[in-house]
Amino acid sequence: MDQSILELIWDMGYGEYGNSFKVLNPSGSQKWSFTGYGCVAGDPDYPPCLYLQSQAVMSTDGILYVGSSDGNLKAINPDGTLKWVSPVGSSTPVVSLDGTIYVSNGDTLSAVNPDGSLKDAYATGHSLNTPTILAPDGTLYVVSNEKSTSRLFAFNTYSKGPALSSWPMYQHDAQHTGRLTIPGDLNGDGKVDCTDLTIVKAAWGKRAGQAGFNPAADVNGDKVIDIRDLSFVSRKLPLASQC
Ligand SMILES: [Ca+2]
Ligand SMILES: [Ca+2]
Repeated sequence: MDQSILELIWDMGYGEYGNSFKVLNPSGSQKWSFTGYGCVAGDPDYPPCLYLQSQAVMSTDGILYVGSSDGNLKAINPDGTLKWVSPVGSSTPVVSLDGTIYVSNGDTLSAVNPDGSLKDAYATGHSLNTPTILAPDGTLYVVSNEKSTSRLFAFNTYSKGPALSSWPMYQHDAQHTGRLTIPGDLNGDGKVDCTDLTIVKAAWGKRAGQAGFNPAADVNGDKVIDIRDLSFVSRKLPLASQC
């Protein structure tokens, strides 16, 4: 898996329809284009053109999830091949740290396993089809898009926050900052190196609330700085790094 390439996930913009899905190299050249979208030449109406209908989001292991105009959620492998298709909806999903994908469709919020099977579903009785947002504490938020009175729904989940990827949900994070982050880059200097590893070591063993706890070093958000954080940053180091 070429994770470094997929850090540059293309933000297509919610509601801005497109008929191709491209992933670019850091130089701007095209890495691959997903061929599951578009129209039949000369006959754009039959069969119907298939277009992207959501922002794409990315799991910790580089799987891309994007909604398409036929109401399906598509999972695309890091090499651009189709992984699975699930009829759970085409709104912008969110992918969590444990790999569960949440997506709204009609009045229903669905939780989907990483293999595409349905994990759980909840019918709100209100029209959704809006981006699903997952806060770091695992609370899931979705807004109904009714004309008269929109409602905000909050759900408890077993997920421990969003995936540790550069783009796990609509507008990147619960604050909608839209900032592209490089997983493992704790000091925000645009690269993962020994300095980032040092940041984890400096807060080693500290828990939230204790002196010396550094939220930036708690990459998995479990409120303790431990081997999970260290191994995550270590895996993101360039090959042959010696720290
Ligand atoms: Ca860094
Ligand atoms: Ca941690």
